[in-house]
Amino acid sequence: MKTLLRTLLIAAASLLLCAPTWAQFAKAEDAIKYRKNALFVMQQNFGRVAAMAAGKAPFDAKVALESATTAEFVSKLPWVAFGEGTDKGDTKAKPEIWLDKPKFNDYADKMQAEMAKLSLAAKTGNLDTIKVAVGGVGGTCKSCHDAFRQ
Ligand code: ASC
Repeated sequence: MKTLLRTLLIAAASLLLCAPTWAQFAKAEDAIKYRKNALFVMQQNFGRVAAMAAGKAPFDAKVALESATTAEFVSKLPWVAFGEGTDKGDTKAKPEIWLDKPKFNDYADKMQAEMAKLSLAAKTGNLDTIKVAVGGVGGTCKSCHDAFRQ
């Protein structure tokens, strides 16, 4: 009985240790949904500021600050959901992400750094400063999409 218990415990522990990183999500599909939704919320907030920077929407410093702050926060969220086993499904993520994780993570880090600069820029309330920072963020979105999005 003691041996059986020990065997079961070891089995449970090794299952936990060997589980894919998306184990923090119930299924791969949930991880895919999670990262897509986070990226969508981020894009909606960034896009609002980008529209102001491009003169496509009237500049509202308060809305720009709120949107940039939200985009910066949400920019931290998607990455945990790109774990092993989440490469297949309803996703435009290219398999290359999982073949070159360091490069992908580097793009993700750069984007988050530019997002932090954007929210600092938004705090100044100066549209020209915001324009420069929007350009910085946009560049990091594009380079990662070119490499890693279908
Ligand atoms: C956006 C969005 C992107 C980036 C990119 C910038 O608003 O959805 O993917 O900006 O177009 O080049």
